[in-house]
Amino acid sequence: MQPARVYIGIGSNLDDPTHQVRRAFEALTGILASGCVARSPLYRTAPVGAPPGQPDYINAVAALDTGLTPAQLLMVLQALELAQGRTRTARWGARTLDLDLLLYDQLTSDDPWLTLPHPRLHQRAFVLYPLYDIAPDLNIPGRGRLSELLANCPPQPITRLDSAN
Ligand code: A4P
Ligand code: MG
Repeated sequence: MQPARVYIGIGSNLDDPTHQVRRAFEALTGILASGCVARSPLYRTAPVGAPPGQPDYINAVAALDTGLTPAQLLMVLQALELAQGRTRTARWGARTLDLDLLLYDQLTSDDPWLTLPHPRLHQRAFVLYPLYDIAPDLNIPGRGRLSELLANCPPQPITRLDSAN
């Protein structure tokens, strides 16, 4: 079977977020039956839709080719979040690591446990910019071309960090 091309959104705003994101890249590289094919630059981003008073986030996106099913991959991502100290308190609360499955090939799913594409990716500069860095020609099923989503995205404070991954 052909591997699937998947995109994973990485976010952290606790406990040295830059380190957390770099550690996540390494952990993603080690996922069974998968290979990391691209890492975006890191971005510093203002919290979106989050309870007030949260620190800024560091965000990035990784591309993987994987033989895992979507459900297997989501379970692995949740295990990696836990391994990096993620606790779930408030929805959209501050976190050491959030790993979102943004896209799994061109698959669509409206299951609340695993919605594909990720239901909010098209509105979020902190996802669209790093995704565009590594996959500018991408089509988001049901949403349109990534370049157009980026052009129409509401302005959100976001700064690309120059340092290497
Ligand atoms: N779930 C459904 N579909 C997916 C998917 N495609 N990928 C379910 C991952 N999970 C998916 O997620 C809640 C539930 O979503 C899970 O049980 C899973 O089965 P969670 O990670 O436990 O909680 P969460 O992240 O607080 O909620 P949610 O709704 O995923 O939030 P988001 O959309 O991830 O937003 N601002 C900035 N600047 N940067 C950020 O990274 N992140 C958030 C979180 C808010 N504001 C942010 C950022
Ligand atoms: Mg999440």
